[in-house]
Amino acid sequence: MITLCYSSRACSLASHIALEEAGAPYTTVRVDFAKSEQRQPKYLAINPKGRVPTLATDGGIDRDARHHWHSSLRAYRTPGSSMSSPARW
Ligand SMILES: N[C@@H](CCC(=O)N[C@@H](CS)C(=O)NCC(=O)O)C(=O)O
Repeated sequence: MITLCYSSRACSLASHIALEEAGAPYTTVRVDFAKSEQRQPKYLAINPKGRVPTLATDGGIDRDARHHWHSSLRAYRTPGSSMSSPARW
């Protein structure tokens, strides 16, 4: 399963769109900047820079929005491919 950590009105929207375009199964976790949730230890444990987007997959954590686009596009264009592991993207 893929989990996208995002914040509203942030560049994580690009990763969100990429997942939608890819038709990937995913869930979301909102990181509320107004509450500085991106700087809380729980979030810093998965993204030490305290930034969104973060994509958590079975294959690991991916913190690069450009990579999210590239991976999603490849998965979208390759029938039968899986987005569950960044290593296979
Ligand atoms: N290099 C990162 C940049 C991500 C980034 O800068 N995200 C901003 C929101 S657009 C952020 O999380 N800012 C948190 C903060 O300012 O505390 C990527 O491309 O994924």
